[in-house]
Amino acid sequence: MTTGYVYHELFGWHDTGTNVGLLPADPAAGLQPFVHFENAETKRRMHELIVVSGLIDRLERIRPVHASEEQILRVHTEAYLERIRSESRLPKGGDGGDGFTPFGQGGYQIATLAAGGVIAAVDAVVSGAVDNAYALVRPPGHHAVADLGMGFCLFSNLAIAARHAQQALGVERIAVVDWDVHHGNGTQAAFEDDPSVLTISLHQDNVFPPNSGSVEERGTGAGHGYALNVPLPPGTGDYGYLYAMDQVVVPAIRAFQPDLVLVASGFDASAMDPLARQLVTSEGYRMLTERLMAVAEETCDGRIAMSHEGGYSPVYVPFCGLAVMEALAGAPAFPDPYAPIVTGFAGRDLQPHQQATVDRVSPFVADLT
Ligand code: 6DK
Ligand code: ZN
Repeated sequence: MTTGYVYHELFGWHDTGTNVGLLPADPAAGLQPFVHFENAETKRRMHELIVVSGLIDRLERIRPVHASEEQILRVHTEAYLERIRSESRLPKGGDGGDGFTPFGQGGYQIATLAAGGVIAAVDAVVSGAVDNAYALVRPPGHHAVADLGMGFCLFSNLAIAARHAQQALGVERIAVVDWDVHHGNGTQAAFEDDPSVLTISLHQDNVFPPNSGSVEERGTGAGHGYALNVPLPPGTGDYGYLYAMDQVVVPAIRAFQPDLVLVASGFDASAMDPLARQLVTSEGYRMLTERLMAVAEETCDGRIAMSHEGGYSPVYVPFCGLAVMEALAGAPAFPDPYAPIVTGFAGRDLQPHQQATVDRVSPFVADLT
């Protein structure tokens, strides 16, 4: 198995500052300056573990290139791109638009490198240069919509790469699986009315964006039925996620028969994450990856490209990410020193209320063609 890997030091230089922790610093309100949750640490440490564990020696390094204006404009409006580019020239940088998505001077160039990194991963997978690929990019992308950056995301990296696959590489049908703990609203919106791209988001029920990603959101117009949402209750662990995978994601992909599978890979559903309340372990992420690889093998010669999204535990994201990448590469597991702690948490098994949520979505698979 050849696995492609995209990483660039510049991703660590995307500057989200200390003015927004979850809320903008405001001494009068008792809000102290705090390093932004979306900072370089989790991703830099994941890269370092990939090197130190030795996995790096089995990966094919792929160089990211900046996404072109033409590539970005397949998903975003010209006015939005222009605004980000001009704010990026300011000494203090700017914000994607919601006040929680700051970027420093030169942030535009780093954001285009992130989108271009996912494009490079997709290019390598579609051309057959590698069997699958992981793009460890920053800033993340899955919340950004056509004319607005939000939720720490500037450009919709995965959607831009998907449109590139269709319009420049001739790929027809794409399945997107989003296991970041937050709803993949931006990716869903990019393909809302498009039956050629199936989007499936597994997320914690109603965390971010507010009131987004309910079971009832299924796509619009010709795309009705081609968006699936599984809003899992807080406390969902490995076997709740695997149940969603086995009952919804795998059968949906099998029914849809994509030519390519893309994954919005966040690690904020982990048992150690500060921003959400799920219980997935590195072993859980490994099993989820193996399930996806098996169905991708059945439907599209195993073509999978993953795009990194959130994940806010500096200690645990690296082990979750490593497990996913080991699975992609067919490499043996490097021991996870946190496994004894997190696998011991009660709640790893499927619970009835989690099953009930998944069981509301699984009948929709029958509508897919
Ligand atoms: N903020 C992400 O991990 C980003 O999906 C997550 C962004 C979550 C922000 C936390 C939050 C609110 C809530 C309500 C109103 C305003 C702000 F994109 C990724 F980085 F991947 O709940
Ligand atoms: Zn997230």
